[in-house]
Amino acid sequence: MDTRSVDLAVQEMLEVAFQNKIETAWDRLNSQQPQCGFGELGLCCRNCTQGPCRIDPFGDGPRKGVCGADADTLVARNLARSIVAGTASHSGHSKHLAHVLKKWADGKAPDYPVKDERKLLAVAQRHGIEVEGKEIKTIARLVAEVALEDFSERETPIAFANRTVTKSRAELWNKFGINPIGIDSIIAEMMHRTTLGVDADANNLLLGSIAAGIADYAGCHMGTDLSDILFGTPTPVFSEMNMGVLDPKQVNVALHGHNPVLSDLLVQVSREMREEAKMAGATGINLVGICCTGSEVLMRHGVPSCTHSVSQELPILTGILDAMVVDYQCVYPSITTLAGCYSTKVITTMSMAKIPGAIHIEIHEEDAWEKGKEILRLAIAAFKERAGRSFHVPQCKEKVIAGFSTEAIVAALAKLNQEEPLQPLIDNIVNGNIQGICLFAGCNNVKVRQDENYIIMAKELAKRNVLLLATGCGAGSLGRLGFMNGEATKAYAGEGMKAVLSAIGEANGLEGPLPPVLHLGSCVDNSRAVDIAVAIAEKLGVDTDMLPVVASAPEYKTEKAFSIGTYAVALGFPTHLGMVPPVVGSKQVVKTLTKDIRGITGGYLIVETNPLEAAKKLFLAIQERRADLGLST
Ligand code: NFS
Repeated sequence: MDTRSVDLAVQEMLEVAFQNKIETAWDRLNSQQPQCGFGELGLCCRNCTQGPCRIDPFGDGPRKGVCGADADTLVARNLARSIVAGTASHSGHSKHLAHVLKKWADGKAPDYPVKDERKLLAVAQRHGIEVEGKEIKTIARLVAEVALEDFSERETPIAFANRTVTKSRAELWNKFGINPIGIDSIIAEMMHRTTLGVDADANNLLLGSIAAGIADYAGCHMGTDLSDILFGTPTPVFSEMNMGVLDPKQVNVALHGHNPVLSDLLVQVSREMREEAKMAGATGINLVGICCTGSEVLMRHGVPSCTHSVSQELPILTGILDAMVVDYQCVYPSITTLAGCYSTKVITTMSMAKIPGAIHIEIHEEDAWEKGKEILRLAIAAFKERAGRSFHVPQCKEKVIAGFSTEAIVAALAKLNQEEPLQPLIDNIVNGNIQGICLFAGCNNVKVRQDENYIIMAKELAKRNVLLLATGCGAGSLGRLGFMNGEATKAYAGEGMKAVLSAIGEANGLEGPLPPVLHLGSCVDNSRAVDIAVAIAEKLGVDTDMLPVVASAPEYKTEKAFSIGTYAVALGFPTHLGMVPPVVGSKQVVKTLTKDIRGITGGYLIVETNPLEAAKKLFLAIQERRADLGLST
């Protein structure tokens, strides 16, 4: 058994890497062994130059850093900084989108027109913007301004967080003083609080971190809303996933990173460039996705996803990837080294995210289309360069249905009940056909066998009639391994859920049931899962912490995953982590996050590295909530 990945394409390409002596993330993990035990426990501090300080977890060595900070302070401060970094990343992504929308409204970004006016109006109305008689450009500008105002400090809480949750949730955040008044302001405040000699109280630091998590939620929601406005709200779409989507006869271009500002544009530009590709001897331009931006273009255009997260280096080894075009986040700098062995061009596009060895073509909204053509021309040239060279493409791919925005889910349900679209879902949760909902979010992590936790948990929960939602690389795992088509429902879903998904599939003219795992999009699109939960909660007249809804990040790795997990807890969801976070050095922090926090937000962390046990624990949490709601268990 290959202990590195469940994915057969990844296994095959790792063998190619081995044969060719090419180093991958798995090799680099090995050469990092043994990794620092203090770091793993959260017990080292580099926040001032009297350090680095380390605290002995066994109590024989130092109990305090030079400044006197103890294990609880260190662990809480380190965790806080991770969460804040995640918040900065998601909200940086959404701030970028807000600027694009504003630039279009101001006539400076002609290639970025509003695609979904309906969504624009819906978001405008949510924020109390009067739309009657106003031009689309004016409304777009006003929405962009509301978004941009959410970043700086003011007297009212963040609009994109507070106006998208239940009223009681927003009140609860106010009551406990964890409702931030600006996305950038809480990021700055937490950086301030975690520097030497400011906040030393672990629980106070954790409450501040929850506030940063709520700001992250706002950033994610804004990211989803503005992407839908600019590029269209996804609707169900058929496509494929895994490395078998690469085609030797076409110019293969991987879109990697996060923001659809780049990837969506390239999808549009590629249509115009098809003839040029043909003149170079290719049958066409084959765009494929990697990581979250791959999910963005899969959701909106059906662009197949190639691979995700830890296996992002491997498509280069096929020898037929002509270009990898990246923006920011989760892009391993190693890709240029690997690309150096092949004809692949790595192209960076953002001034804030350069990689040594890459070709840098900076995309600005003002002349994005022309720059997009320049990028694709490089890919076409690389295609010519590889003519006659050997290649190796694993013949693995799975059929997927993606595109499940909240709007698309509601529309699918409306086919069963036009007036009250949520009612069929609620009825089936009440009668137990669907026991609850689990959101799978987060990455792959090279420390666990790729995809294994997702697969084991998804099988176990689907069997127990838990409806599964997925985003980001979690959605990638489940898609690549065949959990996102109607066949998977027949294979894995319990009887109750099978009946419900079949009824929805039929009513919508699909030739089978809906998949047991609904692909909601990229990581910012975790906000779509929150929207679904909030809609159900409002319909039932309860808050989100009463719902049989849980979240799981079975193989997370990034700081962004910490911030998402934090807002899941802030919204009241039992939230599973399949990797032990670096907090075990503080009993107090562990207790607060897994138990005490429940008394405040209703949510809490479940840390369980065994996926089967994790699924059982999540199911138990669902059962507990069903019992509290008076539903059958
Ligand atoms: Ni999410 Fe997306 Fe993937 Fe993890 Fe990275 S791509 S924002 S952080 S690795 S799921």
